[in-house]
Amino acid sequence: MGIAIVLIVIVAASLLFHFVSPWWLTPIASNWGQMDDMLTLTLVITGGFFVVLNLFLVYTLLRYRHRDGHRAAYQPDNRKLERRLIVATTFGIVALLAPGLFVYAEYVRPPSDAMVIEVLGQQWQWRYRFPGENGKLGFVDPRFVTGANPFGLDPADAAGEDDILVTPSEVHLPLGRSVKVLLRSHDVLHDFYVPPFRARMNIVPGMVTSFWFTPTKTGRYEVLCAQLCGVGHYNMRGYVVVEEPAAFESWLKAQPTFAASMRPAPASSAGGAETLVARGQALAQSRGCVACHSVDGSAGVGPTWKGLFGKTETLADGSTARVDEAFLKGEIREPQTRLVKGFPPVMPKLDLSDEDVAALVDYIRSKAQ
Ligand SMILES: [Cu+2]
Repeated sequence: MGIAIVLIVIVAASLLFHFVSPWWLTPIASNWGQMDDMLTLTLVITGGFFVVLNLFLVYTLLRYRHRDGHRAAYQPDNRKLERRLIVATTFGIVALLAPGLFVYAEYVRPPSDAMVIEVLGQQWQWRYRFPGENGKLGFVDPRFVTGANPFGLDPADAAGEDDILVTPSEVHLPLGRSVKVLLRSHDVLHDFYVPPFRARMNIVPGMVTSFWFTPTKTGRYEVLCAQLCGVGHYNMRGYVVVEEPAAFESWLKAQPTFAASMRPAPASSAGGAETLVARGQALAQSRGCVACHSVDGSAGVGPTWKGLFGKTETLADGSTARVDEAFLKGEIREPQTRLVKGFPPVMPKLDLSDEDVAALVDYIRSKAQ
């Protein structure tokens, strides 16, 4: 009897929680209303089974409870009942899976006039590439990947010279235009997910995955990585800004092409201290340092840069070291040689020029106070 009451309370509480909880889907901002329909369908079918099965259990607990002088009947099998259960379960599973397959088939078949954008996932940042004026993405190969060429574009392929590269973690898209998204990984499994678009796709090392969508509402939406991809995973975030086509075009024009990004940066001596710090700040953004190192003192995967310069750090081996220029340069060049106590040994070795390292150190120094 007690268990029967508990089951009824669980069913009632589940239904109540479902209807009064504030955790509903965010307003949709793309064409994929069908995703919401699939979610609703799944919820209705699994929720219906949940209620029916629990109430059936309550019924059997009461109907067949122990009574004096009453013996249970022995029934080794019941073919009719088994057949009915198999048919009912088959219908339930087909109803759960089949509609989703039709939606998925549409999800990976973009309209022919869709614009193309490439998403590059890397521990723990997002990068984007648009085809330039020729409308073609240039050839890429892992053997061309360097610090200055994170996309691995082939320098000999003329089609890639005008490719537009977006290295900060914010990308813009025009309102109402279908977008075909191609996804590549620089390292491990990631998943590009923008909840208001109801769109996501795994990014698998060694292959190009894709899907398409049409943004239907202007706004700034958060991008998440939806596959556990390492200690910085929770910080692998970015933004998609959906705006009017004219605003998008002028934003796109301001982004560098591959050819421009490969031109050597102006000599740092010409710019003075101010630009060196600015360059360090830009590098910290574009090379993903900020995914693990905060500049406002908040905790992260790595030590915060606020007040770091000049501080004395305790190392993993118990010794101490003063954080000065030489120490920081050493840490950036060979992150695994000396480890700061309390932090995991996960910092990647980046391919940076001497000027880049100097700019980063200057930026960290500027956060000393
Ligand atoms: Cu990730």
